[in-house]
Amino acid sequence: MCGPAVSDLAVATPIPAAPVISAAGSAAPVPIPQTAPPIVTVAASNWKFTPNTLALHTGETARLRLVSTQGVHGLQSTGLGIPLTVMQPGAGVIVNVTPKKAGVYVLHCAIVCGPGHPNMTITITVTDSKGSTH
Ligand SMILES: [Cu+2]
Repeated sequence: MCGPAVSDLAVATPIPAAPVISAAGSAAPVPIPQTAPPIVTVAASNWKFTPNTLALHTGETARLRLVSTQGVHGLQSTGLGIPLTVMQPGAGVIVNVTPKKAGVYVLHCAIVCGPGHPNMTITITVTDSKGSTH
């Protein structure tokens, strides 16, 4: 059937803008503790620790990464609160150390590792707030 062309009436139906839904319950970003101490790597090899001296402070937590670059070794100190930690090649083990008492701690390798084992030591010097080791 013929008829007048019906103009294409575009009925503009406004589409309501989608409401912006705020993320409910979004928590404030958790700040990274500013006090996190840097990680100090102590590497064991046949037959030494590198470094073989460390300086720590009473009441301050040090983070040690105990790892081996050669062989299997270990570290332990009851005085410093370091549990027996086996040092093996790989990623290492992070140990938090918070010295309570000032002093000079000589730690021997905690695992019998070969001919150089008896002389394999690391000396950890702990000073108090006055800079004293006594
Ligand atoms: Cu050893």
